[in-house]
Amino acid sequence: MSSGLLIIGAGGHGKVVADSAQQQGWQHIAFLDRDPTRNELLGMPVVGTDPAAAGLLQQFPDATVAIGDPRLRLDLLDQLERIGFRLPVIAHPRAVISQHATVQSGCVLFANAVVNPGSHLARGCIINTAATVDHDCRLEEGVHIAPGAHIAGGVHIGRESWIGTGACVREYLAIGAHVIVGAGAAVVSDIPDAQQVAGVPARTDFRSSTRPKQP
Ligand code: JB3
Repeated sequence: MSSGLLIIGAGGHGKVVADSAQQQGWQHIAFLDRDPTRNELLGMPVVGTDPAAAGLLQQFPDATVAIGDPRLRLDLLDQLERIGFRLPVIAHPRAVISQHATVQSGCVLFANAVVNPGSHLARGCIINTAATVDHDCRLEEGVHIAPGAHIAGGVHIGRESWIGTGACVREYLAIGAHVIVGAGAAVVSDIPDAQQVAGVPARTDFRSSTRPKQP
């Protein structure tokens, strides 16, 4: 990859996106960050804040957004596309993406991520380190599968949902949009939109289940 890659967001997630991109072959990488005092990350330059993006298009025709917040990530991807940037898929060379899967623009996949045949990732999804998405899943825009989480076959996950670190989702379930699944949860039934669930099995009333019993 001889042309430049511009990464929006120079935080923790930005580090992993940049490292994966370097291993994928990108050599010329720079960041924009909201914080104007930032000037460097992992030895790569932070060259300004978002209004600078348009002026960098010639030098960096490809761009991606490395921000965990899904709404902001999708908004910024749209803005970059309107300016004229290409939005490549960033995939660590040790991510395994089936040739029978589809992965849309602005997605990032880290080391040891797996996406199996028949699955579809819409724009701006994150398949984090060692997370797996098995056969025939459909992830809508902005979904994040956190490190080590496992999604069994045929699962549908609505837009901007976050599946926490190490969580597991049983096959053929439907998880709504804007759902948050807590770390280590075991999801064994459908989850409606905008719910937060946690625990084994995952429940919406997980907070009360951990309260000490009254004497
Ligand atoms: O769970 C894992 C492994 N990763 C999480 C990731 C997916 O999401 C991580 O633990 C965090 O929960 C989160 O990472 P993120 O988004 O990198 O969070 P943080 O470390 O807070 O960095 C956000 C960076 O984006 C900061 O440097 C902000 O200043 C910057 N930022 C926020 N809004 C922005 C904007 N930068 C630009 N250019 N434009 C913005 O609108």
